[in-house]
Amino acid sequence: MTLVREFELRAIEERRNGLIPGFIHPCVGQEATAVGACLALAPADVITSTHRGHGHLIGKGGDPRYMMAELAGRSTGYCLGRGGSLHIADFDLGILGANGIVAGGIPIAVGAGLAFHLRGEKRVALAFFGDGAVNQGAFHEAANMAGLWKLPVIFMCENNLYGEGTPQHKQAPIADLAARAAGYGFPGIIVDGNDVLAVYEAVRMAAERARAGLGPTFVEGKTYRQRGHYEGDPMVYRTQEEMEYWKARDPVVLFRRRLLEAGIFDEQTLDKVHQDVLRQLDEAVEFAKSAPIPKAEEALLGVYGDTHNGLVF
Ligand SMILES: Cc1ncc(C[n+]2csc(CCOP(=O)(O)OP(=O)(O)O)c2C)c(N)n1
Repeated sequence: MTLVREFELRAIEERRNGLIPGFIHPCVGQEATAVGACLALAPADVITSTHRGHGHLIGKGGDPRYMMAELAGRSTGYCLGRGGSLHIADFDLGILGANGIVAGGIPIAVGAGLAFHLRGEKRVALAFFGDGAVNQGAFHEAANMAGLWKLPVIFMCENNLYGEGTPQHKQAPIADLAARAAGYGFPGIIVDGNDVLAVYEAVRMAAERARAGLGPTFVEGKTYRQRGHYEGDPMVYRTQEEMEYWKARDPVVLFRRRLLEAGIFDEQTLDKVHQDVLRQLDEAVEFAKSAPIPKAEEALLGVYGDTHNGLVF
């Protein structure tokens, strides 16, 4: 979680410094859903991600160097600098792609789940998506098919209370989005999305169910994005009190406290982990800076049939 948090803060800083062009959508405040869910999966399982995907990618083992280079549009990035923050994929790690289309990753995960089911493989596909995505047609079609055929899919909803600037109560007539799973014949579980262990346990159980051939589970993690929808969003749509309430429930701080209270790690060890993360990010920024910008004449290279990092373009 520390790597996710610090990656986001560093990316924000490097965007201000001019290294990163375009938009980034940080997941600060949502680290527990990303990391808890990914840790409950096996390496052979796959995920699909969203426009707010940096945490999902790091959780599934993404290399911060290739990620930072991709954000910076450099040719050593995960997608040769062509995808940017919104479209990172690494098939070797089971990351089928972040996605700029709201709900776009959900049918892709169901397609992967269908493939696992047909091949008799005990693998699981997990789709990350936000509360806004649950109102898209793509979610409903995919959920219906997964429920009908009992596919090994986990619908991992990060309910951060907003779709851009629209609060959740103005997007949907129900507060608990997990209730929608019942309409498609599978369970919906609600967890504290700021508690990494609660998310881990819910997804672990969902993965076990999927591997046993019992079909999908919808896991709704109640969480909050502490920053704007995108970096630079003036955030006029919410109150200081609300932001402070959630800041006091910061998942990274809560987990650190829990580890200390349980005597699992001491302050010194956790500080060392933090320092190591900062060093990794210095390296990632240097890696990005030292890489060339892709040449214009290479724009069409790899569009048809070539591969990079196991990815077919
Ligand atoms: C199909 C589609 N409609 C609209 C948009 C514009 N858009 C980008 S992010 C977003 C809000 C998504 O909210 P949510 O699914 O809750 O995810 P969050 O940003 O909260 O992580 C919207 C409407 C889009 N990218 N794709």
